[in-house]
Amino acid sequence: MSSASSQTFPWRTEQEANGEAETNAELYEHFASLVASLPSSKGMLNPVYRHDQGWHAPMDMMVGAMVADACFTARPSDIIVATLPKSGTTWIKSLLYATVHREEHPVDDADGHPFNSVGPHECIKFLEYQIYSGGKIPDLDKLPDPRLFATHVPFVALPRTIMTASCKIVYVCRDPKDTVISWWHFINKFRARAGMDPLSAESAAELFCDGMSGFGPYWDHVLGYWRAYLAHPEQVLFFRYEEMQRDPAAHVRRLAEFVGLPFGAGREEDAVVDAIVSLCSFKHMSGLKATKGGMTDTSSGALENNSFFRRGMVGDWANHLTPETARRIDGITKAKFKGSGLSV
Ligand code: PPS
Repeated sequence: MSSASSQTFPWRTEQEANGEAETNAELYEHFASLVASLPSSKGMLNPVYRHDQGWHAPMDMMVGAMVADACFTARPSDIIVATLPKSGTTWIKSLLYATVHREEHPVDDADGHPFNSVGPHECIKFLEYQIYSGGKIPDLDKLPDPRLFATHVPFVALPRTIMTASCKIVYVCRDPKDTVISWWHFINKFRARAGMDPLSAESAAELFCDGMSGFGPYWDHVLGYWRAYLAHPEQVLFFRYEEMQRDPAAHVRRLAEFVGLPFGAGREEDAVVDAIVSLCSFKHMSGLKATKGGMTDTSSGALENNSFFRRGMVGDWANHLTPETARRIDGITKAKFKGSGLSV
């Protein structure tokens, strides 16, 4: 059996390590034909399917989400990162991984940290398009506690054992205007590779407003987790990307406390928090060799780790969206969030 540390860095199931992960082609085919029977529309890159629960995703990811729901058995000690794509996933994964594993991988030894060899998406994998993908049904039982996973699915579509096992869920949301602009840049790289014309920012925003971006509509996704946070604050943590940018150290402390690994008072502990903030900063992470030259396997193929880093700033939307489109997005946000107590 492999040791705990070889499982956490980078984690691989015993089967994967031996090149013999279980597969269940029939189950995947069953869900693929189910998804193929759902209404579909044009997405930013591939067609998106509309789940009965009202959310949209490309075929592979919706199938992965269904397989995860059918096969994933949560443990109370699991910690789940939940986000919409382009909301700060890569950042929160880095912060969570560095915080949880700070004893095993001290952050003051930046040169020896796992982030030098693998990207955050290998350290904390997505259930629906890394773990349950390509026909695989991996045995996750041998992974040591706490197991860290990620997902982009809306709250209603979480594998049901996540709530019943009372796992901790860490959610991050971002201004929808910056989210759509980040999506748009990301998608256009893949459109170029597929020989497709680039999408204009306005067309991307149009699809986004219609809920046709991955795991959208944005507003339903954010509200789903916001309501879950209000109902179960001990189980769901709710962060905003913009607030994380304003005070990352306070967010690392809140994150650590939420997952049951709080930092103490005093200068030494402050220094560890600050080291985690620097280690996971856009500047440091985007310059690493594992980012510049590394890849992450997903059901959409191997993605360059550097595609998860662009500018990492608040308000870049103003450089790309017309004032009219920005007003439209703000108007939808105001109407949808009215009475919820939520603002972004
Ligand atoms: S994904 O594909 O869903 O995992 O993408 P996601 O990580 O959610 O979003 C990518 C955007 O997050 C920025 N980013 C960061 N911001 C701050 N700090 C750190 N460490 C960081 N890492 C990634 C990344 O640059 C994308 O935002 P944009 O606006 O496109 O720059």
